[in-house]
This record gives sequence, structure tokens and C-alpha cells, in this order.
Amino acid sequence: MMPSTRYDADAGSAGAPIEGARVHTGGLDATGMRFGVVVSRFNDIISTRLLDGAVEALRHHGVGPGDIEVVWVPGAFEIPIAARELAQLGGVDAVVCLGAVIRGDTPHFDYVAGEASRGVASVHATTGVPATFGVLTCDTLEQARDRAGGTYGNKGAEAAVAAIEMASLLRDLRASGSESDHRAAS
Ligand code: INI
Repeated sequence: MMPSTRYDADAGSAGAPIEGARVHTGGLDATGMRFGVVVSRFNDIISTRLLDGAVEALRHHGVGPGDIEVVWVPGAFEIPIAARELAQLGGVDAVVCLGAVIRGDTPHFDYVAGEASRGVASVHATTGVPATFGVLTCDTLEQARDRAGGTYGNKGAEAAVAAIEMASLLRDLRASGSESDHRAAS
């Protein structure tokens, strides 16, 4: 069964038509799209579940066989460089970033989690390819389990669905941008 996500298209009134405005929303049909998934090996008891959730969600929304590139990195700190490489050279519509940073007794957690989130965000800014953040930052292994296919769903699946929505939205915005250029030129 598909894990539920907060990205269900019919969950509320977000995206509803507004008179006098053009409203843009990304769809969830990923047919013909390609995705990169970067996943960290550290805490792989959790990250493999996030990966399962992400791949299942991508396939569920129409991503074809051969259109998912999975890249393993040692830890969450290394996710951004691989994500950027995929975004720049991998021919993908979006990159899904997955990992689990679990607090220990030292401030190491803050550095790893902070750099992972900053680095993934910078992939958007520097490449224009969406990169979504399915990296858990938890105090305990139990909290991580709950979010990797447990009580609170699967954040890997959520990150995959967010990637589809953003890839679709950007296609729409780019198409509507070139439409406006065309209108301005004629
Ligand atoms: N990497 C993680 O993905 N999760 C962690 O919880 C973690 N902790 O706690 O240390 C972690 N550390 C490794 C780090 O991501 C790098 O791989 C390492 O520092 C080498 O650069």
C-alpha cells in the first residue's frame, strides 16, 4: 500500500482557481520524467527504508524502469555534492535526497545536519533543478523508525512526491514563460 503523504492533491483548497489570476500548481504525473535519488549509507537501517519509500512513490506516480538513478554516499554530509553532480550532469528532472542524522552526545549532529540541509538547498539555487530534503534529523533511532515507514509515514516517499510536484511545476512555469515571451514578441 502507498504510504500516505501530506502532498495529496485533494487534501485542502491549495491550488484552487482564483478569478483574474493564473494559478500554477505542479501535478503528480511523473510519466516520462527522470529522477536522481541520493542516499547516505550512515544509519542505513533507516536510509534503506527511506529509499524503498521513495522508489515505490516514484514508480506509483508513473516513473518508468530505467528512469531512476540511485547514488549511495557515505553520510549525509556527502549528499549535496552528489546531488549537485546529478542535477548538473545526470539529465534528471529533480533529485531526491535521503538520509538519517541521529543526535549523539556531541555537537557533531548539528554540523552534519546543518551542512546537509544547506547543501541540498544550494542545489536548487545553483542548478535550477529541484532537490528535495528527505534527510531525517532526529534525537533517537525510534523517532527515525517512526518516520521511515512507521507511525508517521515515510519521509522518503514524501520527498519523492515533492520532487515530482516541483519538477512538474517547473515544467509548467517554463512553458508559461516561453508562452509569454512568444506573446511579447508577436
Ligand atoms: N552521517 C549521517 O548520515 N548520519 C549521522 O547521524 C552521522 N553522525 O551522527 O555522525 C553522520 N556522520 C557522517 C558524516 O555524514 C560524514 O560522512 C563524515 O563526517 C565524513 O565526511
